[in-house]
Amino acid sequence: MTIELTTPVSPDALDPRVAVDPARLLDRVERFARIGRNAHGGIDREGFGDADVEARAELVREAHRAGLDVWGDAAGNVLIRRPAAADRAGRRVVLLGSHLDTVSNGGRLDGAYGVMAALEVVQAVAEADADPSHEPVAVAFANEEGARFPQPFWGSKALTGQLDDLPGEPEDNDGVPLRGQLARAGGDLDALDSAAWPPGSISAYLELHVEQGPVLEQAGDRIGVVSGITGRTVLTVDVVGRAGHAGTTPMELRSDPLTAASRIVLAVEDLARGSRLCRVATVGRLQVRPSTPNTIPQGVQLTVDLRDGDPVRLELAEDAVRNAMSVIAGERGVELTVAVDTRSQPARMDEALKQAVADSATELGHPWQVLPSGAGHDAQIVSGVAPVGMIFVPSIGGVSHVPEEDTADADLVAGAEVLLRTALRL
Ligand code: HGY
Ligand code: MN
Ligand code: MN
Repeated sequence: MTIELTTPVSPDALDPRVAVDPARLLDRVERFARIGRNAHGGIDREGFGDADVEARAELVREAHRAGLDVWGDAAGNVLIRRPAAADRAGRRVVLLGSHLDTVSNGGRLDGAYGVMAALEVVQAVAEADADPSHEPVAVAFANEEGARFPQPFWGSKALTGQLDDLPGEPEDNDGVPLRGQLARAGGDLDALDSAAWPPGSISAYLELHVEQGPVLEQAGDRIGVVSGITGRTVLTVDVVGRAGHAGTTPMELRSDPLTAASRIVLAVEDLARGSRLCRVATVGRLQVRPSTPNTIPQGVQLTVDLRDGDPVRLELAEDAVRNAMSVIAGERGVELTVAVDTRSQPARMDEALKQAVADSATELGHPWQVLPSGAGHDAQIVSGVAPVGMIFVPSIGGVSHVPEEDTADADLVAGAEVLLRTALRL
């Protein structure tokens, strides 16, 4: 399936001097996979945690070893570019990137692969001393997942000047303040505005990412030309009841937050599975306090993750879940507080960039297809300020956010070659 050709092919697009180094790319992917790896083979590199800070430091060292310029911003993003030659000053920038942080017990490719490929593109262009129309700059966005500090897309929102009204002192789920952790990652909570790039300074953004689903693998396609990214709403819900003795408190006198939360969990599932108000709905975290076998819980905190490609459906689904929760709270005699962790709008990919990705894949002989993303990505945040394009490679078994997340080496290399060629043809 083709889209009308709109992207002019620059001479550099076919310049054989500029090439991905497959061994270097795969070695970096493997080395970074060891940072934060747990005993089960999963990666615990939650944003602004110790392993994430270490990965960020290693990326800085890697960029220095590659002879590139590297710097951090107040939000904890890491940026890499060729040493700025005077004759390139003011040249348009194509930003290439993804994120280094992971979910808890996550996979080795989600995010990190795209960062390593972006670094590879900058280094390949530098080594060839190529002269593309757009200067490639690589970025590792901070805290895309929001796995520990519940402000997902933190780094891309800061870099694009879209940080929502943040709590004065953001904290993680255990009440640890972000301020100190951000400082350890080279950031500064009081200077976040300085991380924002001037409007118009990003001519295009490209993100290479594993698909995290089964579509490409089942179709036998090697490259995904992403058409759009899902919208997403994440709520944190606190349910407070009355703690008590499990043995002496009569059932009819209880205000049990855990049984109320259990009704909420099933109501969330019903949103997508039953009434189909949104595409998917998930409760991924549920914490009981004080969590002792012979005490009726005092409180429960849970998260609600709603997704849909249509912002109106997403809004209706959020209204429906809020209504369902307040009915359950009333029936069960518990108190509710609902906080919005994030509301990210669905994003369309830029048509010309889709074409450029498709043409690059075709020229390299890789079968491709156009598909939407059910996962959220920094690209959807950057789409608020610049044209964006995304490239997928197949996920083995279609799994992600688990230790088994994997992609064939040949596909990892193919994705990076498509990223390079696409960046050069702008
Ligand atoms: O949750 C997501 O869709 C992404 O992995 N942040
Ligand atoms: Mn992810
Ligand atoms: Mn990701």
